[in-house]
Amino acid sequence: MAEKQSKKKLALHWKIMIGMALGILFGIVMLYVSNGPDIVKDWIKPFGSIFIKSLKLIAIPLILASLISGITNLKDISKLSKMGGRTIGIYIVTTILAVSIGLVLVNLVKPGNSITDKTRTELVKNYSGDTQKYKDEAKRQKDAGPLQALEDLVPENIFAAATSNRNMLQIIFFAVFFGISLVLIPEEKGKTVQSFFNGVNEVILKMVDLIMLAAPYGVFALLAALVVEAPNPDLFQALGFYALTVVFGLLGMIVIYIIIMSAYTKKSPKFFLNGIAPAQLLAFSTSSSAATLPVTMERVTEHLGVDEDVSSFVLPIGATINMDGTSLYQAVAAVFIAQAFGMDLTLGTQLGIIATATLASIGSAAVPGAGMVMLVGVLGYAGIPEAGLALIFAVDRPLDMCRTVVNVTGDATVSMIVAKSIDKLGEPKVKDWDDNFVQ
Ligand code: DAS
Repeated sequence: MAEKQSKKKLALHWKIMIGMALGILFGIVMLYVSNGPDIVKDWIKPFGSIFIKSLKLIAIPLILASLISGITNLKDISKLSKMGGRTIGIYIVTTILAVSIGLVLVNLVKPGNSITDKTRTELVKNYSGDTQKYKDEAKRQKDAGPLQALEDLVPENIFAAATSNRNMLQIIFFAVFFGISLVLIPEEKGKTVQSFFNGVNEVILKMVDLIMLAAPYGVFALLAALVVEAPNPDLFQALGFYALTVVFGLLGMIVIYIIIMSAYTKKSPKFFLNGIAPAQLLAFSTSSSAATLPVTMERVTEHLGVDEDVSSFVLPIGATINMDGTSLYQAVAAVFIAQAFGMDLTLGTQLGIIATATLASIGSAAVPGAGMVMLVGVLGYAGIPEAGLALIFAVDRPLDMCRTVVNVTGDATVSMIVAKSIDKLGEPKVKDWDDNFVQ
């Protein structure tokens, strides 16, 4: 049998990186072509939207199928409650850690002091119209009772809940409830339903693979559109320190994740980053944990050795309630705005920001810009002028891309820790170095 010539194929994340680089280059070139921005908006951007929509299309079916099949495969409900408590507990700890790091950094760097009156006046004038929707959200949050988030957890109609990714927690609630009930009925009655959901899960994961073939082209379109639609460059100068503070804090979180993961699971940083890189790059390009979730699940299960019973439970919950990047960003943004308006926040108020930003990030939906909307609650709590949102509006998208990477990386880290703690962290099904040189 002739030795099959093994063709060297570029790994997925390198292809996505090339797609991103070419997208940025193409966007810059089109800025200098007459009518170039309109050509990108009309003929390139739609392919980026199609790509994101196709991933979000399968997010809800994937969560339903993988959670239900994950729980039924667990069989032993006591493991579920142990895993659930452990998962939520670690999520809350990492979020509080992220907010605290954000607060320390923004008080050390004091980026808000670099804002000139001229820049502030111009930004608030340009964007004041957009703060209206944040005002509405702030009012809704203020009117909401202390247990509103708990009440919102239970959907009154699962089909209505399935119409939007914003209702991810409601889908999770239904899937967990359904899965537990399926385990509690006699085996012979439930096995058909169980094999159905196992089958649907396999199909959806295959759909993820197929959609990911389009990833390099999708991110090319997304980033080309982002470049031509960016606000004029001199705005970034005024906000540079703020953005660097957020990015530096986010990088710190990634380092902390790797240290904790490596110390506890004994897996190497290279192994972890190689495994999670495509999901991180997709999170960066789409700014959406929901859109990235299918890929995060596939990478954590196939390439990081986390048992599917764990990943199908920990990741969908993490995608909605564990947004460490978002919570760090909200703490920095709130204090930055206060600084820019010359407001001195007391230590008490800043400690209150820790609680508010933690809750705001739990409530943030896993979609682009959600962190900015929920920032309203943090500003409202601390009495910081909402017009300040206009100060940071210009750079929200690039920061959303970065914080979504941290959100996804945090979820993957916790899934490995939870898996290790219940002895469900094995060898990966696919070794990444083979991935680079797939036959
Ligand atoms: N874009 C959100 C996410 O998908 C995070 C955010 O908006 O802060 O994780």
